[in-house]
Amino acid sequence: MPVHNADIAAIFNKIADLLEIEGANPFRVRAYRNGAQTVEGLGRNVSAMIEADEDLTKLSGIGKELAAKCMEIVTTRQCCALEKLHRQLPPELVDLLKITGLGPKRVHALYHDMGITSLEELQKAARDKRLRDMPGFGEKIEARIIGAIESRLEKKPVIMRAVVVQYAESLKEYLKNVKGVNQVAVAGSYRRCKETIGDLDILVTAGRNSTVMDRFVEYDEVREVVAHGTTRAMVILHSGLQVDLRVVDKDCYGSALHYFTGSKAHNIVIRKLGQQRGLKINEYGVFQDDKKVAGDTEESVFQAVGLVFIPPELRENRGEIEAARSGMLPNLIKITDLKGDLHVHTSATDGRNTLAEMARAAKDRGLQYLAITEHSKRLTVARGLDNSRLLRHIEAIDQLNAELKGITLLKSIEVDILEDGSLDLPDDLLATLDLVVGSVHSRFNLTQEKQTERILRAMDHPHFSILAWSSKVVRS
Ligand code: DGT
Ligand code: CA
Ligand code: CA
Repeated sequence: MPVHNADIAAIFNKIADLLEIEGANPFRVRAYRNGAQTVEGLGRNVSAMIEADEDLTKLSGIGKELAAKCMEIVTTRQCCALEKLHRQLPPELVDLLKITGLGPKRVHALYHDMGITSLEELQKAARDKRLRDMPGFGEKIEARIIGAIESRLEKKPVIMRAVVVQYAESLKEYLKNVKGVNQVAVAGSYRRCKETIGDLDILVTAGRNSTVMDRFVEYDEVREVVAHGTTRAMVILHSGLQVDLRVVDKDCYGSALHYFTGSKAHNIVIRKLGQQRGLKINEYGVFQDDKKVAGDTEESVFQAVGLVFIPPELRENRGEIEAARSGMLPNLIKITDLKGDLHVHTSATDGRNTLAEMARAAKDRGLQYLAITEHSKRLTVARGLDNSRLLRHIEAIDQLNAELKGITLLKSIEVDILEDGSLDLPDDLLATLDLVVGSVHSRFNLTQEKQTERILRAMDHPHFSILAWSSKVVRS
């Protein structure tokens, strides 16, 4: 099984976290973060590139050292540098960094001065009022830490879909190749194409003598086997992702697929609709007086309750059942329906490719328009554009528009929304743009009211077109 890009990125990020806690040179930390970002966003598999003997140092953000580390990870599945750090610092320390208000310096102090190595220990110390007297902490921070740990421990961790895809698709391929296996489907929130995934639910149909259960728990990437029965097994992968596997008979594949695709809320309504018609619906089929009347396909399950097939993406009990009943199901957007992209960066700020490369790539993908939304000057880490650089960028866009056929570059900016809700560039300059995207990159810790006021004020600006939503804002 090849090593996934997400695995390499996770190792680089862990190294960066630990180095940061150790107080290492910030440039070294940044090098690992950049490397992680490059690998994460790469369209191709690093393992495959190494196999094809490609030069990884050609990738931006990957120098000789990181290229060697990629090679090491891909060939040995390990990274000496990370192991060395683990011998110096407990690996769980990186979890502390995820607590709002705890930066590397504070985590360093917690470990070196208090011997705290895990969230549980931190929680205990905070509850025992032992943090408030540490330099740089205080009662307020102690209280904030208690709150942040509670909400973190309560929340079920989720993983971004883009990361889960790599694990899901390889595992699916692996299972497909097991002797006796017929169908393999990844159900659950994954099939519903949710942005974040709690765990994977895999459904398999297989002949009676198939060894699929044993082969599943033997999979290379399994870290822990939680359950291992004849029709159901549960494992945790090295990446921390939990995977449930169920084997069902061919003739109840549709019912099982429908049941395990969910969502739970959708399932409950479908089951109720069945009850109204005197039908019992579960993962084994649709039954009338203990006689099976449907369930070999998902279509047959929907048909049994008088509905047309509802695409998995819509199954959240948010009106899809009523829509299916009245023939009002929407047509889902496909990749080929996309006509343009309204948010890209180029190497002028923190993008990887040049303006011309981005324009050509967009055209090759069949897009008709592309908005160039560089950062504005306030975002210095991204080398945001000031007035004169933006003017020059606009000229470059005009020039490229004159050369290119079949695609239009829109002049835009991802302008910082400042703390008071004003925008980071002068009105007359914003007025010359085709559209203005506004974004919050600072002061994430304002109160909900202040943050809302700030954003509303920005949206009221006459030249404001689109609000860019960063996950950081949502979190706070
Ligand atoms: P996740 O894993 O949190 O991202 O979300 P799901 O939707 O994959 O949820 P999960 O893995 O707990 O369960 C998979 C599916 O199994 C779920 O979408 C619907 C079905 N299911 C689970 N529990 C129940 C239940 O109590 N009742 C019904 N009707 N269906 C359930
Ligand atoms: Ca799931
Ligand atoms: Ca599950």
